[in-house]
Amino acid sequence: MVKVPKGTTLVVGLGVSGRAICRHFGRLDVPYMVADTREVPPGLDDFRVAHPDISVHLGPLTELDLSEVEEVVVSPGVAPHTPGLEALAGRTREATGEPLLVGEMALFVRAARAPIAAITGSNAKSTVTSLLGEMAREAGRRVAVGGNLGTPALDLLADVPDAELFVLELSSFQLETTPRLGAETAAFLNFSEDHLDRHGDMAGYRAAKLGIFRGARHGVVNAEDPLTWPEVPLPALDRFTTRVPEDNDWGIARRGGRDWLVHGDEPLLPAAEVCLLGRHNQVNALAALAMGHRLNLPLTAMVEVLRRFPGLPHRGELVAEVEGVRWINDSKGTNVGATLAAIEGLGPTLEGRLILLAGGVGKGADFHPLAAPLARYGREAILFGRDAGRLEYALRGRLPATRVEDLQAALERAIEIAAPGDCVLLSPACASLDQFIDYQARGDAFRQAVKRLAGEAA
Ligand code: UMA
Ligand code: ADP
Repeated sequence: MVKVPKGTTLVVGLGVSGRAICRHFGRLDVPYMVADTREVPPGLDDFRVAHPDISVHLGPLTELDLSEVEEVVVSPGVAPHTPGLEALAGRTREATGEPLLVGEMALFVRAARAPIAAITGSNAKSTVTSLLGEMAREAGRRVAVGGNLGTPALDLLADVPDAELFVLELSSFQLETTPRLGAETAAFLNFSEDHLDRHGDMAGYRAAKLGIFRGARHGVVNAEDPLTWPEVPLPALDRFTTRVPEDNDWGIARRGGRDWLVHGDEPLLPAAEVCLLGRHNQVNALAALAMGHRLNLPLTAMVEVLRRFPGLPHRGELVAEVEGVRWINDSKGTNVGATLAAIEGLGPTLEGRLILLAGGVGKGADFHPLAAPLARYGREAILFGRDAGRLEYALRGRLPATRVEDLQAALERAIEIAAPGDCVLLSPACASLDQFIDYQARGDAFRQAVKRLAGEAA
C-alpha cells in the first residue's frame, strides 16, 4: 500500500482537468500528490518534468491508503465509485464539513470571486455557453468562458484574474462531484439518454444534472421537458418553449405574419433573423436570452449577437449550398436526442426534403424516436458504420433507407438522390469511434468532401 501522507490532498487523474487542478494547488501552495488508474496517462512525462517534487501513483487506486488523506479531488472522467474510492462516499472533512471527495468545480466555487452562469443539459450546452459568453462580451463585461467546453474552469481563474463573470458549460460528471455550485443563473436545457454506463440509469444521470441548481439564485428550464425542472424551489425560475409562451416565459409567437422570439408579450427579434440554423437553435437563443436577462445584459447587445453568431463547427454548420441543395454538418449530433432536435429543427424550414446521413457507434441507444420525424421530413436515410443495421431496423417502413459502407459512400448516394430544395444533413445519432478518431474528424471529412463538390459545381 502507498500511504497518502497526513495533510496531503490526492488529485485523481492526469488529464486536462487533473493538470489544471495541480496548477491550482501549485498556485495555492497546497500539498498534493497525484494518482491515475492508467499505467501511462497522457502527458505523464511533461508532468514529471514540470513537477519533479510531486509523487505520482499509477495503477489501481485500491493500492492507496487514504486513511489520513486531507481531501480527494477527482477528474470528471473518474467515477466516485471507482474501486479504492467507494469507501469515501458520505465521509466529510472535519475542518470544513464538506465531502471528503469532490471534483474540480468544488475548488472553483471556493476560489471564484465573480458570479457564475452555468449551463448543463444532454445537448446544446456548448452552443448556449458560447452564445451567452459572446453576449456578455458584446455588453462589455470581462467574461471568462470554459468548463466542459474547453478551458478547464480552474485555469480561467488564472487566465482572467479580473473576470466579472464566469460562463461555464458543466457536464453531469462535473456536477456529480460539486457539493454546492451557487450559480447566479443556472440552465438545464434538455434531457435525453446519454452516459448511462457511468450513472447507471436515467434517474442517476438526471440527479447528477440537477446539481446545477444547488444554491442557484435563478434557474432556466425547458417548459416542454419537466425532467429539466428543479425538485426544490429556487428563488427565481424562467422557462423557455418553442411555443407561444405562458405568462412571462420565453417563447416563439406570430407577430404580423412572422415568427418572433418573445419574452411574455414583448417581441424581441424575428426568428428568421437568428443566424443559427433551425428551430432548435432558436430555442437555444431563448435560453441564452433568459440567462443574459438575469445578468442584466442589454437586450440590444444580446440581439446583435444572435444576428451574427454563426455557431460552433460541427453543430448544424452550413457547409455549402450546391445547386439548390444545402449540406449541413452536424457531426456533434452523437446521440438520438441531438439528431432528433436537428431533424425537427431543420425539417420545417425546408422547401424540399431531408436526406439524413447517420450511423457509427450507437452506445446501445433506442433509435425508434427518429422514425416519426424522418417519415415527416425525410427523403431517405443513408446509414453507415457499426450500428447501421440497428438504425435501419428502427426506421423500417417509415422512409427509404440505404445501407452503405462509410461516410464517403453515403455522400455519393446523397449526391445521386438530392433534389433542389433538399438538405443533406450529417447528424449521425452515434459516436464516430468505429471509423474516425472523433466527431471532429468525421465532420472535417464531410466538410472537405462537400467543399470539393461545391468546387466542382462552381
Ligand atoms: N481516466 C482513467 N483513469 C484516471 C483518469 C482518467 O481511466 O485516473 C480516463 C477517463 O475514464 C476518461 C479519460 O481518461 O476516459 C479522460 O478523463 P479525464 O477526467 O482525465 O478528462 P479530462 O482530460 O480532464 O477532460 C475533462 C472532460 N472529459 C470528460 O469528462 C471525460 C472534457 O470534456 C473537458 O473538456 C475537460 O475535462 C475540461 O473541463 C470532454 C467530454 O467528452 C469534451 N465530456 C463529456 C461530454 O461532453 O459528454 C462529459
Ligand atoms: P453539447 O455541448 O451539449 O454536446 P452542442 O452545443 O455541442 O451541445 O451541440 C451538440 C448537438 O446537439 C448539436 O450538434 C445538435 O445536433 C444538438 N442540439 C442543438 N440544439 C439542441 C436543442 N435545443 N435540443 C437538443 N439538441 C440540440
